[in-house]
Amino acid sequence: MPSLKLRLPSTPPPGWPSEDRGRLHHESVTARLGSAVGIAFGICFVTGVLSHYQSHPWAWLPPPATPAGGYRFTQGLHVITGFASIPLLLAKLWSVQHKLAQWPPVRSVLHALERASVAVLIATALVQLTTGILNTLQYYPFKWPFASVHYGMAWVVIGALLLHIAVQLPVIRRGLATKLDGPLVDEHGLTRRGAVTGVGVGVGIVGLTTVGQVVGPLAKVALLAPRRPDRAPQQHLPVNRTAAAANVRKTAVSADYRLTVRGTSTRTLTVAQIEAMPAQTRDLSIACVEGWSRGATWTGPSLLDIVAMVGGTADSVVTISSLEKGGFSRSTITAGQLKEALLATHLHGERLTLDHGYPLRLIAPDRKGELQTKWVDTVVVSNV
Ligand SMILES: Nc1nc2c(c(=O)[nH]1)N[C@H]1C(S)=C(S)[C@@H](COP(=O)(O)O)O[C@H]1N2
Ligand SMILES: [Mo]
Repeated sequence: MPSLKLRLPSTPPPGWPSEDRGRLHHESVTARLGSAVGIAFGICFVTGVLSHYQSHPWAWLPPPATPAGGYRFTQGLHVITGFASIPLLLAKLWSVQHKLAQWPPVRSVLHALERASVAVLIATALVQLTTGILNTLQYYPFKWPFASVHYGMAWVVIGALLLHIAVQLPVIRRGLATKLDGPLVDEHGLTRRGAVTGVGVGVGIVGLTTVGQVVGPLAKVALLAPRRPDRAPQQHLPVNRTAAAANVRKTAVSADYRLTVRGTSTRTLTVAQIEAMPAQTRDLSIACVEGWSRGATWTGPSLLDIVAMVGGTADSVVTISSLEKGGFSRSTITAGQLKEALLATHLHGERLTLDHGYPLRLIAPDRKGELQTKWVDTVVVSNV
């Protein structure tokens, strides 16, 4: 077997940076920050896969329906953890920056591969966090489709992370076993304990100024949250896409508006006919993939009553389409979510505003915001 060892001079070339480091760049600090990054990335990964599943369900597994606020919780956690990961990851990278000056840079083929996998981990993690945060701002300076790249890259990040943990396990163990006691600051400045505590406080502040986009009472300090739910423009609920942006301002209020329901037969209903149907009132939240969410009280006919008009049942697969073309103008609803779904005409007891989906919008439990279709004009029951 050929030797996989690489032979490099034992001393670095002139000008090579020194690997000397201050006392803070120590495995006891790195292991703690790294563990926190690992936990944060783990949460982001699992909640992210759940979010992806809402948009691309597997045929054999029905979409979640309970608890009603499930997606609100998991996606809120996803985005807040993502925000908090930025200072955490930067601090973690800072704590190991001296490794860039390591001599020899590579000792063997295996070591080269290991360092390359760390480079992949750092690069993909930084791209993932940056583009994720830009997405919460609905700002897309990059050309690629955000959702599919974010999802695909998540597997690369998590794979490279697991490999990194496996390789570094002895160092992580040793670092965590080293106690950090004593003061936060001493005569030489910040101590290791002080550095870890400082990063913890920073991360706490990021969390506290973001969590208000999910937790109502903290909305006032949600300074970092891209969407402040307390600054809701309409009916105590933020508007994602306006009727003007969706180009439905005329069609939504037109006297020609009809809801078309297709199944074993086809029915068309006017707004007056829909509003004359028995209505139900439910507390269900809008939970956007961007992380903001808000609970609200909705009223309108049950979707099940409407699909029953054309032979549908609680087991039907129902496709809802909007007057809008493109974008989030169509969604499918099945099984558990269908039982609780409304085609809402009212929000908090008032008629829906045009921007919230007048005359009719879908609202169902534990469902991603982009699947809560506004300005609904067609309901198709496909398995009757
Ligand atoms: N037709 C249509 N429905 C839509 C959207 C859209 O762009 N078009 N946006 C969705 C998204 S991303 C969210 S988060 C919710 C927001 O609902 P709201 O604007 O009433 O708060 O509506 C959803 N329904
Ligand atoms: Mo959304």
